[in-house]
This record gives sequence, structure tokens and C-alpha cells, in this order.
Amino acid sequence: MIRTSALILLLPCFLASLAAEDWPQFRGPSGSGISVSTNLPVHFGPENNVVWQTPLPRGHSSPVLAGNYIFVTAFEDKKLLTICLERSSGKILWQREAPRDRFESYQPANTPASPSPVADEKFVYVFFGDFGLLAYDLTGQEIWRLALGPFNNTNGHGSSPILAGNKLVLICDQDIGSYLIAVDKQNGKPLWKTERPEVARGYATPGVFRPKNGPAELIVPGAFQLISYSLESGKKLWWVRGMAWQLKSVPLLHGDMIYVNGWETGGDTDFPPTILSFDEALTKQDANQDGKLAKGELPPDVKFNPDEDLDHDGLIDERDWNFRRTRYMAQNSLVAVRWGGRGDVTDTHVVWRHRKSLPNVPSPLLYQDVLYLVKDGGIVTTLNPKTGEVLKQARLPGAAERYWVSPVAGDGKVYLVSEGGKISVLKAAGKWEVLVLNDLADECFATPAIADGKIYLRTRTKLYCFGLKHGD
Ligand SMILES: [Ca+2]
Ligand SMILES: [Ca+2]
Repeated sequence: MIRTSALILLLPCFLASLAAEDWPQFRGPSGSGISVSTNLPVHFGPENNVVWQTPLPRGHSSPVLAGNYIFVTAFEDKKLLTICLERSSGKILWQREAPRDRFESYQPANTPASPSPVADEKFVYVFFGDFGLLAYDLTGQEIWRLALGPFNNTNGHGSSPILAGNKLVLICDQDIGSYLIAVDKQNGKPLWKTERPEVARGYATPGVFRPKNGPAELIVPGAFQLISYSLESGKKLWWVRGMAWQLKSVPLLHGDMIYVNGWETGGDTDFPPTILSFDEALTKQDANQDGKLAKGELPPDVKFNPDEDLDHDGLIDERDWNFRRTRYMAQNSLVAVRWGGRGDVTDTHVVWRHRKSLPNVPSPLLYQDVLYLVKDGGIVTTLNPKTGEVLKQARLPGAAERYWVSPVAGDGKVYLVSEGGKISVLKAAGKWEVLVLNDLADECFATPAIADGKIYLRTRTKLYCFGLKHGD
């Protein structure tokens, strides 16, 4: 009897210890890319340490994990899909189609199903640029929908929604009319919407910074600037100038430090050109004095670029000009910002900037006091997060490819996934070493999820669950 009661008493603790770790959003807890999992596999591939594998339609969204479920979005035959899988088996439990009344443009490396879902214990929330936001309960019943757009984001969408308290937050950056929106996660009703006229086109997922004393802030990387907003009201609080255009980086939040990366073609030069102000250009060039520059009025060294005609009216107005001017004068950088200022903190709270070998799409990783960057060509750079000092830089052997996937880490290892499905597993350290090179022989764009000793990795054709078999 005594033994039985003891067992009954112990049982809840035992069950609790088995409760699944979640990976509820793009890049997992807080967008950090870090799992507390142990016993993660080092060697894995199509024939090695596969717990299960499930064919999936295409899409670049990352798998997210909540309780016994995994969620992804996908597209197939012009349908926009939300798919729920059973975490233990990979079995598809349900699939729902989102409304699609338009087909917005996206560049070849993107898809109409790139933003990742976000989930809590009750609902999963998804965003499609061709519709807007939808929420389903865990059985697949639609709870609410909020049509958004149409959008004008030439390259398609990349920003994933996140949850913060009772709010679902989404960045909707585009050529004109960029905004940040927070809706009530229970019913999809907008709580606030903040226009972002100062930015044009972006793909970053925001972060939630929670100061020790004080209300939470949304950290939003955008074109040419990093901006913080009040989570409660959407009010703009502080910003850092001098970022690149088209940011994709998730902000890394560590203590009172914030790290954001930005890279854009042309921004690596140490000597950006000086470009006339709009007033100077008008004085010299505006022949018909309508306050705008037509193609024939542009200075001889300026070629009309449709990409820079943000409102697509064939004329360069002040916003178009200033955008171009900022674009060409911008310098790529990974910036380390100390939280604590208000207004423009560029000159007061930027602790350091690093300008070399920066990734385009993959976000940085901050793991065990080392910052990791992986860029196209398989070049990995580690930095001291306190000073920006480079600790090691080298090319990944056998994995000199393009990189879209953000690095993830757990169990003392860092996982770097190339476009071609080469996975370099690093022993985490400032002076990192490659432990193993695995090969999935399939295209990879989605950032993996890590939880409960398993790695959930989406390729072009399937979702894999990798884990050590008992006895390994
Ligand atoms: Ca004119
Ligand atoms: Ca224009």
C-alpha cells in the first residue's frame, strides 16, 4: 500500500518531467534559436537517426512545436495550407486551406508560405501575404480570421507573427504603407496599428524585450533603422540609424543588450558615395518645376531604377530620392545596442558595430557567450558579444553553399544548414570546430526546431524528425 501511494504521489512529477519542451515560433523560444535539449544527435541524414519523416508540400516556413503538435504552412496547387502533425509520429492530423483572393509577387528564393506559424497552448496563428492572419484551435477549427493587405512587397513576405502576452504582433513592411500591428490573440481584433513611413520593404521577425523594471518593448529591425515600440500602445520609443536596407535578422536579446544584423548588396564599401539632397537635386534638375524628377530630369549619373520608385508612378519624389540616397549611403553592420535610451540612441547606446562577413538572410546566434554568423559560401565568424572582437573565421569544409537557414543550437552544438542540405554540426566555442558534416541531399530554406532531444528539419519535400535511438 505504502509503495502504491508513493508511486501515485510520484506519478505527477514523473509526467511533468516528460512534458514536451515547446518551440512555439520562428527560431523557438524568444527567437533565440536555442534549445535546452540534451542528447541531440550529431550524425543524422535520410538513413540515419530518423525517428520519422513525413512528405510535405512546399513552403519555407519553419516547423513550430506546441504540446503534442507540430505546425507548418505550405502551398500546393495554388492552395495556401496550414498543416498540423502529431509530434510523436509525424502523422498529419489535419490540414486547412486559407482563403486566397490574390497572388502577390515574390522572388524565386521566396514562397507564398514563408512566414512561420506561432502557437500557444490553445491556438495556432498563421500569416499568408495573399490573405492575412488566421487562428485555428488545436483540432483545426478556425477561431478567427483577419484579412490584411493587399501588400506591395516586391520580394514577397518573410516576417513571421509572434505572441506577446495577449497580443499577436506582425510586421507588415512593404514599399509604401509599412506598418506594425498588434491584434487580440483571442479574437483577432486589432488593438493598435502603427504606421512605419520611415521604412520600405523588410523581412524581419520582431523580438520582445522585457526590461527588469518597466513595460515590454517590441524590437523591430527595419529598413535603415532598428526601432523599439511600446508593446502596450505601439508608440515609437527609440531607434538606431545606420542599418542596411531590407533587414531579415531576428533581434537577439541578452541581458540589456540587443544585437541585430543587416546586410545588403553594395553596403560593404568603407566609402559610400555622397549623394545630393533632394532640394539640391530639384534646384539643379527639376526642369518643369513640379517638385518631382521625371526620368529625363535625373542627373546624368543617376539611372532610373523601378526598385527605387516606391510608389511606382514613374517619378522620383522626395521619399523615393531619400530612400535611394539612404540606400547608397548605408553601410552593412551587425550592431550591438545597450537598452536604456529614448529617441535617437545611435550616438549614445551603440556599443559596437561589426561590418565584415555579414550574412544576408540567416540571423546571428548568441550561444554560450559567443556570437555566430554564417554567410553565403559557408563562412562562419564567431565574435565576442561584449566587444565585437572576432574569435575565429573560417569556411565550412564541404559546405561552401548559399545559406538561408538561421543557425540553431543545443546540447553544446551549433547546427548550420546550407541551401543544398549540408548540415555542419559545430562544437560550440569561440574557436569552434566542425564535428560532423551531414547531407540531406535536398533543398533547405526552413530553420529547424529543436526540442526534447530531437531535431525537426524541413526540406523541400519533407519534414524529418531526427533523434538518437535508444541504446545509441
Ligand atoms: Ca519635374
Ligand atoms: Ca515615385
